[in-house]
Amino acid sequence: MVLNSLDKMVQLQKNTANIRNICVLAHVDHGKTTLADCLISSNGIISSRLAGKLRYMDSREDEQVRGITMKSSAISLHYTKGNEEYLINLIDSPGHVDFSSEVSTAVRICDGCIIVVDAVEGVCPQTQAVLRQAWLENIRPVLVINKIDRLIVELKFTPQEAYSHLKNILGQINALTGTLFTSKVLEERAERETESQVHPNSEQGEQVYDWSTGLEDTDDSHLYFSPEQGNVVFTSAIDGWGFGIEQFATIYSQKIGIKKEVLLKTLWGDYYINMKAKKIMKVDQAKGKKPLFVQLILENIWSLYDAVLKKDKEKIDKIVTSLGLKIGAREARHSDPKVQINAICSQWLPISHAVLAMVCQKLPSPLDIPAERVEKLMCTGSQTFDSLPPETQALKAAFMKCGGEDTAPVIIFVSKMFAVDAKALPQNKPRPLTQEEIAQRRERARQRHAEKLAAQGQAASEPAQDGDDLETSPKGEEPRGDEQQVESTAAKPVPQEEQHQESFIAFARVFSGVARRGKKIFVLGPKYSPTEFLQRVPQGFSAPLDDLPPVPHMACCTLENLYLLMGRELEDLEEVPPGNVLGIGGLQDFVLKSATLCSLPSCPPFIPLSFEATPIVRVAIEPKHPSEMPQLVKGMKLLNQADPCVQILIQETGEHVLVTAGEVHLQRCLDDLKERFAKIAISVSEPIIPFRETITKPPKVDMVNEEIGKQQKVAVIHQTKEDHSKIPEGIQVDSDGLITITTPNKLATLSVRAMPLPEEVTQLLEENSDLIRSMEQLTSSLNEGKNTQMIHQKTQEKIWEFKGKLEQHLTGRKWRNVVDQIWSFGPRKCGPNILVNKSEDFQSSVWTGPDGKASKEAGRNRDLGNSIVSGFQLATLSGPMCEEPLMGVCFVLEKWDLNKLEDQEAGDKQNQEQSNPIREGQGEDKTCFSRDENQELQDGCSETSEKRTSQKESSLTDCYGPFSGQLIATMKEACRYALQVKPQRLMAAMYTCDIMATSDVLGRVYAVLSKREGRVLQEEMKEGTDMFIIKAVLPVAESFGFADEIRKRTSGLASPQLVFSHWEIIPSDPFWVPTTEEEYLHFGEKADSENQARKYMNAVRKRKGLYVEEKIVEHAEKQRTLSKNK
Ligand SMILES: Nc1nc2c(ncn2[C@@H]2O[C@H](COP(=O)(O)OP(=O)(O)OP(=O)(O)O)[C@@H](O)[C@H]2O)c(=O)[nH]1
Ligand SMILES: [Mg+2]
Repeated sequence: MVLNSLDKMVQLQKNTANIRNICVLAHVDHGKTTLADCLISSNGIISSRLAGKLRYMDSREDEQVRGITMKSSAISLHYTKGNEEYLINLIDSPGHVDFSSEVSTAVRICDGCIIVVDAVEGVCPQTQAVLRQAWLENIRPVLVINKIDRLIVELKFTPQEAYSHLKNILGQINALTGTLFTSKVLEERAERETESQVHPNSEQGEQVYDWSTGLEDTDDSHLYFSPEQGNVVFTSAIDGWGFGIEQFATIYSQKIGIKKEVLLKTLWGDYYINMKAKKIMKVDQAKGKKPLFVQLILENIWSLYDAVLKKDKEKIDKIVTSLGLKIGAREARHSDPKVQINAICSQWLPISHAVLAMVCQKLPSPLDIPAERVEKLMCTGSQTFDSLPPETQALKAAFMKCGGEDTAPVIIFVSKMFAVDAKALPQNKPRPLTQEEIAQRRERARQRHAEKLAAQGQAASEPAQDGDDLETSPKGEEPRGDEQQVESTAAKPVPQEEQHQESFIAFARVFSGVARRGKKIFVLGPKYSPTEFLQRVPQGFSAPLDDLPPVPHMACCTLENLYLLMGRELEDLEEVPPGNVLGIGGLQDFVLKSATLCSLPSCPPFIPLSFEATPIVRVAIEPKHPSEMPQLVKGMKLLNQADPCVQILIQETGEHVLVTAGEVHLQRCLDDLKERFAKIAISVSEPIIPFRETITKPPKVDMVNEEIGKQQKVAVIHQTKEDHSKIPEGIQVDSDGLITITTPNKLATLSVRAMPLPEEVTQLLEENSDLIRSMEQLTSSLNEGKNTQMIHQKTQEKIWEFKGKLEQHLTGRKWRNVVDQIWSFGPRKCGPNILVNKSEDFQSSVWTGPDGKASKEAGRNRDLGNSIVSGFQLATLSGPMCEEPLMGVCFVLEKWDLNKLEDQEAGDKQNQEQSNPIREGQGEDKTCFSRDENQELQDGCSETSEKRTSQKESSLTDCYGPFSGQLIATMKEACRYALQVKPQRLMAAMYTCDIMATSDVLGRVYAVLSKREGRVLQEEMKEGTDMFIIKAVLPVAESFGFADEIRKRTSGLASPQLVFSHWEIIPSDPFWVPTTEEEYLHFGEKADSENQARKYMNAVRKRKGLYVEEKIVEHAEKQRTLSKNK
């Protein structure tokens, strides 16, 4: 029975002060969905008996099968507390790391969150992650410590032990909050300091550096979790009970006559009660007094569990009567103790009451949105709130007011798009028929039946055709009785086309104004800038929205359908008042993944969602039947829209590649693609494991771990020679690895050297790739002569800071002045490799930007320079080992010799002057030729023109193609050879992996880890339990099937969480072959069993269709020995 009608919900939506938008966040399997079930059952949407078993919010089949949540979904609940009625928009989120992007989408549209922690497992890696996300998004948390029953039943703790354990968990989570808070305060202070440096007049004073300032004067007590603050409840979602201190304070204040306020302060903490004196005193451990929490609360619960588990009927009855509960006969007699406990406890301490009362009391309504959060949401990129245009700043008031009057601007944020079957939409659902309609239909069916009977009678007597009859009952089908007929026609026939269609609904929240059906609204993309709009469109522009002049990243759409999100169901709404979570239909063509909708163009787009997981697992997908390619392409597009984290790429090879956050995510995406979006059979490649290529310093020890000393020098020299033998003739290599190479037309010579970058520098480059990209954009827009993009003060500061850090790490003779000479980053102009320009002819670096007063000579050099940079970009995009991108390599262009080119040009010029003395000194580039040609043709002197053009072309476009192209190719070659003369290494992507396991399966976990080349970093025992937490790193290449294997080997007692962490050099040399006698002895002749790097490299080469050096037939002559008798 559903207790709340739609009308009730609509009414509740209007009372903004009593709305709570909350999400449930936790580590995987800590009981979020079970808790949500309990809360939903309090609204009668599901039966209380099924709560915890149904997992109503896990509506997908795979979610039910696997037992984990894979998406966030919302449901609206009604809760009455005293005289107040509340609307709670509850969002259940997944805890599995692969789906952490879904958590981001949920957190953005909430004002508060419930952090669930398993009482046995305590604070886990994802608990930290979600707490951080909540913190970053500025939403307030409350804590639910769940699965208390496990402390009683599984760990068999005494109440006193349980109390200490719970105190411990609270300590852990508060320590986490403390760290977040401290870092935030320090960050803010740092920001204030930089500001005061920028505006030195505004604040001058303290000269002494006091790192604790700010921490002391900021009150943080409200941030921490503590039962006496009322922001912690203890629950067992599976058994349907939960309590906060307040409930017991109310009970005992009546029972023992101590004031509720006193109890509220003392029920948690080291206080005990002197029953005789009715006094509460501090616990004195020596006297063996128990804290109130143990004595008054836990012991009661423990004795109830004890009675039920021991089937002590008498005691149970006593407890039930003393609590004044009524237990149904069926439950009382049930043989399963769980059912009895559930029946008793859910009446005594209903979980929904404990949790929802805390939510209503402690979490803010949409009206209390912090100003800080609003400013943060409105400031994309490196903007500050003050730098926004005044019209935009004015919107802050609308956010804070969250008003629903007609003048209020409508601001909606869409945090994700999700797909539902078009049939499930309210407008497509069969509407229940009214009594009259049913009667009418029944009458019609009866008539038809009668007619048919009559016709049959006729047909039997005279076999005549009757067209009419055939029409009413096609193919002579017998009507199967009135009722059935009515049913089959009642369902509104959905057109064939629509039947299998997926419809996209936006998962959104109204931040201000009323969202009305049919309203026209702007859709603002992430790159939209209100400043640009205000510049383009005259003030007071009042034409209809459709007629606006085009502004980039902005579109106009109509709110077509508005829905109330009710878990698996959607309900149609006419309008949605501010502060509510809602679904919006009809945005499919306007919004890809997330967007800001606003009725005013002065609104900025919200800052992008922050995702914790990096998509790393990639597979190539193709249809089983090549003719179905268009369906696949369409399906992948839809999948991309329906998932916040997935990436879809078409590689240069033409492969369609799907990039996902992990194995579980991949499986879900593939299922969706097959069954919902593409609906075709697909074949999926093995996961494409990304590698990086790099170089290292020459090794000091050889493979048998012997120092490379004098006696083995011969071997090393032999090996280097072999390396050099890969280099074709005509390219000079000096002993230090400097490659000197000439362009095919022999006009220019380049000298390039490759050096490994220090690890910290590579990391720095990776971290700052966004900054590098914006530097690059700025340079290119300046190059094009557009000076529109003013560089922001903060960005400039960041650039200098970045440069300073680079200088810090690049010290020593080898790196002298290198930072100033950085010419480009690569690949894609923002990667972790550097091109350094040491040639004296042409100076250009990323820091100075283009030379403003570029002379003609510099201009020409710049064009050639661009070719060199392009060559570097190509070289870094795919390395010589297996065409994977490079990482951590510095290429130094030592010399750049263009003398011959200049000589030839000078010669050409002379020739040209002789043949055409009037025109001289035209530019060199090709566009000039054609311009000349045209003019000549106009002049009618076609003869001379031909001559001249051919001369020109011979100078720069010879049989080797255009000179710029030659330069690109030569530079690329030079980089590749420069790499090949150095010790090359592969880099593998690494996961960090957190595994929680009991001590008895620890050995097996280690076995699996070491088999897969994992490395344990840390092992810790969880206090008070026999659980171990293992932190390890594992190559992504070895991770497929890892989670399953661990689960199988440990019978499900341990399950790992894998998150991409970093790139790591594989120490072995993929090209290594044994050279010394010891090595032959140690590794054998082939030495391929040991060389993991070579295996990886060859696998990638094979996949890419590159040449692999492998012997297919090893010992052909042995074939003969197969038949024994010869
Ligand atoms: N003993 C005990 N088990 C519980 C309790 N709450 C949930 N569980 C069990 O814990 C398991 C996980 O519960 P879920 O509710 O699916 O956990 P979740 O946090 O939603 O998991 P994800 O959505 O995958 O992150 C299920 O087997 C539940 O039956 C509890 O209070 N006590
Ligand atoms: Mg769940």
